[in-house]
Amino acid sequence: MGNAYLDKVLNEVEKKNSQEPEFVQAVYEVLSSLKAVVDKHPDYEKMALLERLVEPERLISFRVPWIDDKGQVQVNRGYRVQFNGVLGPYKGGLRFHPSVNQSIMKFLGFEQIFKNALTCLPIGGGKGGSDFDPKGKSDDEIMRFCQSFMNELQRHIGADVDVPAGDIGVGAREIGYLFGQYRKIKNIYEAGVLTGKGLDYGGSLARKEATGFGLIYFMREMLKANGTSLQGKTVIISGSGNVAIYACQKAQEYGAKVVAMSDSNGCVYAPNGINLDAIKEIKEEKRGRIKDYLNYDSTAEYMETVDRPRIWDIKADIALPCATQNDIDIVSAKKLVENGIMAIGEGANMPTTNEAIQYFLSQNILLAPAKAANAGGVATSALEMSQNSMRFFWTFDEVNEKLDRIMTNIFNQCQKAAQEYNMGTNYVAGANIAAFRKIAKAMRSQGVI
Ligand code: NDP
Ligand code: 2IT
Repeated sequence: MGNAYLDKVLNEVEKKNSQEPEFVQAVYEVLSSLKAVVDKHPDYEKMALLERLVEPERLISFRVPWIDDKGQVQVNRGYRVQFNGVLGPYKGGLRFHPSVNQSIMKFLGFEQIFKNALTCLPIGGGKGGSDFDPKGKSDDEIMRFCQSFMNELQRHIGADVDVPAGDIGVGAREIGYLFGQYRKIKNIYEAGVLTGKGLDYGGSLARKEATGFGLIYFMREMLKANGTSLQGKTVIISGSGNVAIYACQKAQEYGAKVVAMSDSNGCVYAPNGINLDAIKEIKEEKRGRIKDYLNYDSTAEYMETVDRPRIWDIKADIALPCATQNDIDIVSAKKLVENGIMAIGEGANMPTTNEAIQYFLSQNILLAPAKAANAGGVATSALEMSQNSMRFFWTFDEVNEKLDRIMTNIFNQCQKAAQEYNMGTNYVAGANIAAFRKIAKAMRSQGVI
């Protein structure tokens, strides 16, 4: 990486975590953009600042036994990674997906430290989840699983300790069951212990919309800084979950035409523009598959995912990966560039492989990095915590305005850091540098812990 200390730390990370490819990938992505900063601070090595940054403060793994509808006992593995609490209580979502393992938890927790720093709100980085697969489970099974998960998690969280929220497979329904069990065990109404709560018991208006809306606010600022806008642009969005749906809504409001969305089985191409009400009905109400969209739009086509997602073969101006990690590999990146893509907005966490990121940057494609561009969700979670502390609530417009200001500020931080280090429109490096400097400063202030 051109800096001996960075090389040494990365070598150690690779050696110690050889079974954790996603985590190593996330660390590499950050460290590879810090050369200019680390060059200026030879004292970091003596403080082992980077070695401490890449080691979670605490990593908890636990058994989650639950009884399915047939009376059979099932066992899953639960996790909570409390990665870095230097800026505030650990904060980050819970993911329920069969692919969840320690590597995925650690990459998400590591990214969360930087994302949360960029919000400028007092939140540290954490993440958790389980390899539980919510697909096809009854409501009762989901409830029993969430209760069992909380039976253990409750020992490790608290409004000033660690505040989980949703992520893939965890939405308002799951947060409700988790909150109920926490309240029962602790015998306390501690609203700020979880965010993403329902609006009827302490949730924040605009939290549901926040990640997707925030992504588009960031995109708006990035395009504006480069002399253009969303108006009239063609957009493709992978995923059709919480982030994808509200990114689609805000993009449409700004005059863009969204022509494709997807799920893990395949994508729909809707040349006349996606009918978002249909997507919401399929995904939010019926918990169905994206293929069902064909019943709502006779002009739409369906393309199944075979070896790689076909959505990236569709011609568009802007691509918004809002599904999962490593969604855009080098093959998809080349296809997107060949088809004239101008900007990528990462709604998901680490949706682009490092090779694909480098390729986009080399082709002067504007890239809104996940840590910055999808921070609207956690930022609004922090606003939910504020409202819970005040025992008060803000209106939708009040929260949305704060979100917009936070996202604009995040873009400005990325731009400023990129300019300061002569990196032009490399907002990937800008985000990493701006976040790292804040965390490093706080770690130095708090001593060797
Ligand atoms: P949801 O569970 O609401 O939706 C996930 C979507 O992604 C679904 O369409 C799902 O398809 C698809 N997906 C999930 N896993 C895979 C996979 N392995 N391959 C292909 N498609 C997949 O989750 P969210 O919308 O909340 O999260 C989406 C992304 O955004 C994640 O990366 C998450 O970490 C990130 N994020 C979420 C935030 C939030 O506030 N919710 C905040 C910041 C980032 P299917 O139904 O077929 O599984
Ligand atoms: O990846 C993320 O930032 C989230 N899933 C949201 C976390 C939160 O605490 O709201």
